[in-house]
Amino acid sequence: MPPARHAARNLRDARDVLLVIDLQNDFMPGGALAVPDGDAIVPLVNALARGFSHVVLTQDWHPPSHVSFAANHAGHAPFDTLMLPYGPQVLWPTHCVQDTPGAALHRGLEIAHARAVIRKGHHPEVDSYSAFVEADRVTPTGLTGYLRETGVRRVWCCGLATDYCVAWSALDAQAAGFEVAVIEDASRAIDLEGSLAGAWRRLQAAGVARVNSAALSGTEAL
Ligand code: VGL
Ligand code: ZN
Repeated sequence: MPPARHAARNLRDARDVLLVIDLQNDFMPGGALAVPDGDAIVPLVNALARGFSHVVLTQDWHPPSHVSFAANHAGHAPFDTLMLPYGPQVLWPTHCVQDTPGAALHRGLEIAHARAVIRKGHHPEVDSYSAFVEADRVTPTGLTGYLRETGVRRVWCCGLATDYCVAWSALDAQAAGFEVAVIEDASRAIDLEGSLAGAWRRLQAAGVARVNSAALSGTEAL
Protein backbone atom coordinates (compact mmCIF):
# COMPACT_ATOMS: atom_id res chain seq x y z
CA MET A 1 0.00 0.00 0.00
CA PRO A 2 1.44 3.41 -0.86
CA PRO A 3 2.14 5.49 2.24
CA ALA A 4 0.10 8.30 0.72
CA ARG A 5 -3.01 6.38 1.79
CA HIS A 6 -2.31 7.48 5.35
CA ALA A 7 -1.74 11.11 4.56
CA ALA A 8 -5.38 11.85 3.98
CA ARG A 9 -6.55 10.20 7.20
CA ASN A 10 -8.23 12.14 9.93
CA LEU A 11 -6.00 12.89 12.83
CA ARG A 12 -6.40 10.25 15.48
CA ASP A 13 -8.00 11.48 18.64
CA ALA A 14 -6.30 13.09 21.59
CA ARG A 15 -5.99 9.78 23.40
CA ASP A 16 -3.54 8.43 20.82
CA VAL A 17 0.16 9.03 20.60
CA LEU A 18 2.59 7.80 17.95
CA LEU A 19 5.89 6.96 19.63
CA VAL A 20 8.70 7.05 17.05
CA ILE A 21 11.69 5.27 18.49
CA ASP A 22 15.34 5.97 17.74
CA LEU A 23 15.27 6.86 14.04
CA GLN A 24 18.87 7.98 14.32
CA ASN A 25 21.79 7.83 11.91
CA ASP A 26 23.78 5.27 13.89
CA PHE A 27 20.93 2.76 13.50
CA MET A 28 20.72 3.26 9.75
CA PRO A 29 22.69 1.27 7.14
CA GLY A 30 26.28 2.54 7.31
CA GLY A 31 25.83 3.63 10.94
CA ALA A 32 27.71 2.40 13.99
CA LEU A 33 24.96 -0.03 15.02
CA ALA A 34 23.15 -0.48 11.74
CA VAL A 35 19.74 -2.12 11.75
CA PRO A 36 19.18 -3.92 8.44
CA ASP A 37 16.86 -1.84 6.28
CA GLY A 38 16.46 0.69 9.08
CA ASP A 39 16.09 3.55 6.63
CA ALA A 40 13.34 1.79 4.68
CA ILE A 41 10.73 2.70 7.29
CA VAL A 42 11.32 6.45 7.27
CA PRO A 43 8.76 7.31 4.55
CA LEU A 44 6.14 5.09 6.19
CA VAL A 45 6.76 6.63 9.61
CA ASN A 46 6.40 10.10 8.06
CA ALA A 47 3.10 9.07 6.53
CA LEU A 48 1.85 7.55 9.79
CA ALA A 49 2.84 10.66 11.71
CA ARG A 50 0.66 12.79 9.46
CA GLY A 51 -2.30 10.85 10.87
CA PHE A 52 -1.53 11.72 14.50
CA SER A 53 -1.90 15.08 16.17
CA HIS A 54 0.34 13.81 18.99
CA VAL A 55 3.75 12.41 18.10
CA VAL A 56 6.66 11.84 20.47
CA LEU A 57 10.16 10.96 19.29
CA THR A 58 12.93 9.23 21.19
CA GLN A 59 16.69 9.46 20.87
CA ASP A 60 19.25 7.03 22.23
CA TRP A 61 21.63 9.53 23.83
CA HIS A 62 24.76 8.11 25.45
CA PRO A 63 27.78 9.79 27.06
CA PRO A 64 31.14 8.56 25.63
CA SER A 65 31.79 6.64 28.87
CA HIS A 66 28.53 4.68 28.59
CA VAL A 67 28.41 1.26 30.23
CA SER A 68 26.80 -0.35 27.16
CA PHE A 69 29.81 0.33 24.93
CA ALA A 70 32.13 -2.67 24.43
CA ALA A 71 35.00 -0.19 24.01
CA ASN A 72 34.61 0.75 27.68
CA HIS A 73 35.20 -2.85 28.86
CA ALA A 74 38.74 -4.14 28.36
CA GLY A 75 38.78 -7.63 26.89
CA HIS A 76 35.21 -7.48 25.59
CA ALA A 77 33.93 -7.22 22.05
CA PRO A 78 30.69 -5.85 20.65
CA PHE A 79 27.73 -8.20 21.10
CA ASP A 80 29.27 -9.93 24.16
CA THR A 81 26.94 -10.04 27.14
CA LEU A 82 28.25 -8.79 30.48
CA MET A 83 26.61 -9.16 33.90
CA LEU A 84 26.11 -5.73 35.43
CA PRO A 85 24.58 -4.84 38.83
CA TYR A 86 21.14 -4.48 37.20
CA GLY A 87 21.36 -7.64 35.07
CA PRO A 88 22.77 -8.89 31.79
CA GLN A 89 23.85 -6.17 29.37
CA VAL A 90 24.63 -6.68 25.68
CA LEU A 91 27.77 -4.71 24.83
CA TRP A 92 27.29 -2.62 21.71
CA PRO A 93 29.56 -0.82 19.30
CA THR A 94 29.92 2.80 20.38
CA HIS A 95 26.73 4.46 19.08
CA CYS A 96 24.49 7.48 19.54
CA VAL A 97 27.04 9.49 21.48
CA GLN A 98 25.41 12.72 22.67
CA ASP A 99 25.51 15.54 20.14
CA THR A 100 27.35 13.59 17.44
CA PRO A 101 26.09 13.13 13.85
CA GLY A 102 25.38 9.46 14.62
CA ALA A 103 22.94 10.47 17.35
CA ALA A 104 21.07 12.90 15.12
CA LEU A 105 17.65 11.98 13.81
CA HIS A 106 17.58 10.70 10.21
CA ARG A 107 17.39 13.70 7.92
CA GLY A 108 14.49 12.15 6.01
CA LEU A 109 12.25 12.35 9.04
CA GLU A 110 9.51 14.91 8.40
CA ILE A 111 7.58 15.24 11.64
CA ALA A 112 7.61 18.97 12.30
CA HIS A 113 4.66 18.62 14.67
CA ALA A 114 6.39 16.19 17.06
CA ARG A 115 5.73 17.59 20.53
CA ALA A 116 8.48 16.03 22.59
CA VAL A 117 11.77 14.24 22.22
CA ILE A 118 12.69 11.84 25.00
CA ARG A 119 16.42 11.20 25.33
CA LYS A 120 17.37 7.99 27.06
CA GLY A 121 20.52 6.15 28.05
CA HIS A 122 22.15 9.33 29.32
CA HIS A 123 23.19 7.92 32.70
CA PRO A 124 26.76 6.58 32.28
CA GLU A 125 26.16 3.48 34.41
CA VAL A 126 22.70 2.40 33.17
CA ASP A 127 21.44 1.58 29.70
CA SER A 128 17.86 2.31 28.66
CA TYR A 129 16.30 0.47 25.74
CA SER A 130 12.92 1.57 27.04
CA ALA A 131 11.62 5.08 26.56
CA PHE A 132 9.82 4.71 29.92
CA VAL A 133 12.07 3.01 32.50
CA GLU A 134 15.83 2.54 32.42
CA ALA A 135 17.52 -0.88 32.46
CA ASP A 136 17.82 -0.85 36.26
CA ARG A 137 14.00 -1.19 35.99
CA VAL A 138 13.39 1.61 38.51
CA THR A 139 14.63 4.91 37.07
CA PRO A 140 11.84 6.60 35.10
CA THR A 141 12.49 8.75 32.05
CA GLY A 142 9.40 10.85 32.77
CA LEU A 143 7.52 9.72 29.66
CA THR A 144 4.80 7.91 31.64
CA GLY A 145 3.94 11.06 33.54
CA TYR A 146 4.07 13.20 30.41
CA LEU A 147 1.69 10.91 28.53
CA ARG A 148 -0.72 10.61 31.47
CA GLU A 149 -0.75 14.35 31.99
CA THR A 150 -1.50 14.97 28.33
CA GLY A 151 -4.44 12.55 28.37
CA VAL A 152 -2.93 9.75 26.31
CA ARG A 153 -4.54 6.31 26.58
CA ARG A 154 -3.14 4.48 23.56
CA VAL A 155 0.49 4.25 22.50
CA TRP A 156 1.37 3.23 18.95
CA CYS A 157 5.04 2.22 18.78
CA CYS A 158 7.29 2.13 15.71
CA GLY A 159 10.94 2.62 14.84
CA LEU A 160 14.22 0.90 15.71
CA ALA A 161 14.88 -1.66 16.79
CA THR A 162 11.81 -3.88 17.04
CA ASP A 163 13.52 -6.39 19.36
CA TYR A 164 15.24 -3.88 21.66
CA CYS A 165 14.06 -0.32 22.10
CA VAL A 166 10.65 -0.77 20.46
CA ALA A 167 9.83 -3.96 22.38
CA TRP A 168 11.05 -2.70 25.75
CA SER A 169 9.18 0.57 25.30
CA ALA A 170 5.97 -1.22 24.32
CA LEU A 171 6.20 -3.60 27.28
CA ASP A 172 6.75 -0.74 29.71
CA ALA A 173 3.92 1.29 28.18
CA GLN A 174 1.61 -1.69 28.62
CA ALA A 175 2.80 -2.19 32.23
CA ALA A 176 2.08 1.48 32.90
CA GLY A 177 -1.55 0.91 31.92
CA PHE A 178 -1.69 2.24 28.38
CA GLU A 179 -3.20 0.29 25.49
CA VAL A 180 -0.27 -0.50 23.25
CA ALA A 181 0.39 -1.61 19.69
CA VAL A 182 3.63 -2.20 17.83
CA ILE A 183 3.39 -1.28 14.16
CA GLU A 184 5.43 -4.09 12.66
CA ASP A 185 5.97 -2.78 9.13
CA ALA A 186 7.06 0.59 10.52
CA SER A 187 9.77 -1.06 12.62
CA ARG A 188 12.94 -3.07 11.89
CA ALA A 189 14.94 -5.47 14.06
CA ILE A 190 18.56 -6.19 14.97
CA ASP A 191 17.74 -9.89 15.62
CA LEU A 192 20.64 -11.16 17.73
CA GLU A 193 20.35 -14.88 18.53
CA GLY A 194 16.59 -15.12 18.38
CA SER A 195 15.95 -11.75 19.99
CA LEU A 196 13.19 -10.85 17.54
CA ALA A 197 11.13 -14.01 18.11
CA GLY A 198 11.67 -13.62 21.86
CA ALA A 199 10.49 -10.03 21.75
CA TRP A 200 7.28 -10.93 19.90
CA ARG A 201 6.63 -13.73 22.43
CA ARG A 202 6.95 -11.33 25.34
CA LEU A 203 4.86 -8.66 23.61
CA GLN A 204 2.09 -11.14 22.87
CA ALA A 205 2.17 -12.53 26.42
CA ALA A 206 1.85 -9.01 27.79
CA GLY A 207 -1.14 -8.21 25.58
CA VAL A 208 0.55 -5.73 23.24
CA ALA A 209 -1.17 -5.66 19.85
CA ARG A 210 0.89 -6.52 16.76
CA VAL A 211 -0.42 -4.51 13.85
CA ASN A 212 0.57 -3.32 10.41
CA SER A 213 0.26 0.27 9.28
CA ALA A 214 -2.87 -0.69 7.33
CA ALA A 215 -4.65 -0.99 10.70
CA LEU A 216 -4.22 2.76 11.11
CA SER A 217 -6.24 3.49 8.03
CA GLY A 218 -9.41 2.10 9.66
CA THR A 219 -11.45 4.06 12.17
CA GLU A 220 -11.06 1.55 14.98
CA ALA A 221 -7.99 1.79 17.15
CA LEU A 222 -6.37 -1.52 18.08
C1 VGL B 1 19.07 0.16 20.69
C2 VGL B 1 20.77 -1.28 21.18
C3 VGL B 1 21.44 -0.31 21.86
C4 VGL B 1 17.75 0.38 20.00
C5 VGL B 1 19.71 1.16 21.38
O1 VGL B 1 17.42 1.54 19.68
O2 VGL B 1 17.02 -0.62 19.79
N1 VGL B 1 19.60 -1.06 20.60
N2 VGL B 1 20.89 0.91 21.95
ZN1 ZN C 1 22.01 2.48 22.89
